[in-house]
Formats: sequence, C-alpha cells, structure tokens
Amino acid sequence: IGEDWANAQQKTANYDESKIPPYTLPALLTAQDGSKISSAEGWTNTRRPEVLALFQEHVFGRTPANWGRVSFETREVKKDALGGKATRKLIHIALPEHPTWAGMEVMLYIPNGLSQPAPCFVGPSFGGNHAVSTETDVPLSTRWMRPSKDKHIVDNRATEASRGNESSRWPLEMIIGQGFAVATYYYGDIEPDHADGWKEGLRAILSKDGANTEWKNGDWGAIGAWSWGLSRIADYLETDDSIDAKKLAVIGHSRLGKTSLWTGAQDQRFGVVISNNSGEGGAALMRRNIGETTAIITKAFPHWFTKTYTSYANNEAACPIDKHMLIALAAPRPIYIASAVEDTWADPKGEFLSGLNAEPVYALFGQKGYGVNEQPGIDSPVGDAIAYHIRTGKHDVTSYDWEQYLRFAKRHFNK
Ligand code: GTR
Repeated sequence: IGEDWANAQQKTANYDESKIPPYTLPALLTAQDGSKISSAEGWTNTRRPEVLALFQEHVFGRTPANWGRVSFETREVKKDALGGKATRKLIHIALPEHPTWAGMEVMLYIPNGLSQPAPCFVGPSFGGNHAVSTETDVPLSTRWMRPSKDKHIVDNRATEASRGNESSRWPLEMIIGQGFAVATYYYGDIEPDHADGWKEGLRAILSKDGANTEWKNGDWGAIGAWSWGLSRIADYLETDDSIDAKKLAVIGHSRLGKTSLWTGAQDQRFGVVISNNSGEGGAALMRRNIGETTAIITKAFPHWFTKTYTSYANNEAACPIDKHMLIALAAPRPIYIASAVEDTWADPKGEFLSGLNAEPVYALFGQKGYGVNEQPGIDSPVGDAIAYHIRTGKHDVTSYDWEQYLRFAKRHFNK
C-alpha cells in the first residue's frame, strides 16, 4: 500500500494518551525456562540470545549466512576533500560469489591531520552519497529512488538537482571538525524500498528461489537487509588503517533508525548505537497505540519486517517482545534515543519509555541509564549509558541532534 497511505493515516491516528489501552510489557529478565536473570553473565549467555532470537523470529527476520566472500575496491581517494579538511574515499563493496548484485557504494570522509586512527559514524542515507555531500564531484547514484516532493527525482532516478539534498542531516564539516570519520551508503543499493523491491535486490539474490521466493515467517525483511549493508561497511572499516574500528557508532533516522537499532542488536562491533526518530518498529513501544501503530506500519510497509510481524496488527499483546528489549540488546554499549516534539507520529514518549525499561539490563553491567523517570523537557538531554533527548521541531536530523551524538560518542569512546 505504501507511503501515501501511511502519510494519510497521520491525520486520523490517535494522539490521545488517555486512549491508549492498558498494557503489560514482556518481562526482560525472565528466561524462557522461567528462571530470573540477575547477572551480566546470565544476560549475555542466556537471555540475550533468547531475546535476539525473538526479534529474528517475530520482527525483523533472520539474516542468512550464505553471502560468501566480500570484496572491497577503493575507487577514489581525494585527499583535499571539504576544502582540505578531509580525505574522501569511495569504496565499492561487492560479493564475488553473487555477481548479479551490483554492490554498494560507500563514501567515507576521514579528518585530515589526525595523529591516530579516527572513530567513525556509520549510517545509511535515503538519497545516496551525492545527496549527503555537497561536493559536486561525488558520483550520482544510478539506483532506484523513491519519488520526492520537490521533484529532484525523475522516473525514480536521482538528477543533478538531488545533490546535497540530504546534507543538512549530515553536517560533515562539524563531524570531521570534531575528529570523527563518517561512512555512509545509499540504502537502495541493497534493495529498492517498496513492497516488490526485494525482487531486484540482495534478498532475492541470496535466496535460492530468487524472485520466486515465498517469504516465510522468520525470513528477513528489508530492514534486516539494510542492516546487513551496515555490517559490511564495518567489515571494510576493519581493514582501513585510518579508522579505529573499535570505535564505530551506528546511526540512522526514521526507517533507517529502525535499521540502526537492529544493526546494533546484531553486530556488537558497533560500540555506540544511535536511534534518531526511529518511532514505530524502532524505539517506540509497540503496545502504546498512539501515532503510528503495528497495524498501520505492517500494512503500509510489510516488506520492512519478517512476515510474522504483520500478525501482531491490533494484537500487540500476543507479541513476545516489545521495544525495550531491542534497546537492551545494545547493552552494555551506550545507546542514544532521540525524539522530536512535533514528531508525534513516532510517539516520543514511547521512544523514551523503551530506554527507561531497558535500564535493568544495563544495571547488571553497572551501567546507568537516564537518571530520570519522566520524559525530560524539550532540548534537555539526559542519561549516561542510555541517553535521550526530545528536541524542538519536526521529524528530521538536525545539527542539534549531531551535537548531542558527538558529545555522547566522545564521552564513551574516550573512557
Ligand atoms: C513513515 C513511516 C515511519 C517512518 C518514516 C520515515 O512513512 O510511517 O515509520 O519510518 O516513514 O522513514 O521517514
């Protein structure tokens, strides 16, 4: 059904807290055999694998393991990018055993003049590398793109007018200026973001029935596939001497914030996890029926999830997980959850509450969460290993958000 239908639902959805039916969150620290988890070891060895399996089974699906070798080809190194402040690399990641996949184009900016390898933010983009950067010599993505309101996408392809279109969400000079590298790729390099997109993407290529695949409960959805792409960037970064691959932060906005959370849950090489306005299907508790709901998201975007997830539409209580468990999968690594006050569709309070309810797992590791029990005021960040803010404004990524993420990543990576 897609994007337009989802947007129309924003007008008629419930935004009234008092109309949320009562709910009980699934127990985080009770193992499937009924025993109570009371130590970091118990979480790591017993409960964490169970919770991860529940998310694979019921929400995002299982990532297959048959992609084989991964190749990295550095196609460009520009030493005087961003007016000499950074080195820009373009790296083509491909799967030699699956040559029908066109691969991913990774753009990496590394600060110049550092005396040590750089920590790095890793995140997908909605519009391609040429949209993230304002540098006009970044190749235009040739892949399928969603239509845009301001007409810079023509026949589902980027045009010259698309350049820099997403750059306000990626303040490269600010990030580089604080000593961080940035690695990004266009999420559509993995598969086009529509219900049939998988047929032309990696999910079909890695499936033995290709475009004839019948997706079963527990098979991966698009979010899983986009997450896979972020993990392949981590594979590359581990080979690049200019990067400190022990200091990787995964970041994403909205549907790509859901992707960031799922990446952080599956791939513990990401030492910091950031969810920007990830909303329903991301940080927001699914049992709070306010703003976007399970019924809406699984009708509009069924392809994002494993098939099973759709069965929880108007039936959230039957789902063995809620999103505090997704946050807990990041433990003990620091995680930042951000909301925006006008982004009521994403349920800011539900995003806050998932972090609050993940605190008992962090506590097992001696880590502190928010330090408050109520959602803080606007533009007043809180938290230690679990952090949160709700900023002024709408559904977006702003330099205010980045200021907080940079401070957070510095604090945790320099410990
Ligand atoms: C909306 C969708 C949200 C969010 C958003 C986005 O249409 O309902 O869950 O993911 O798209 O990605 O911008």
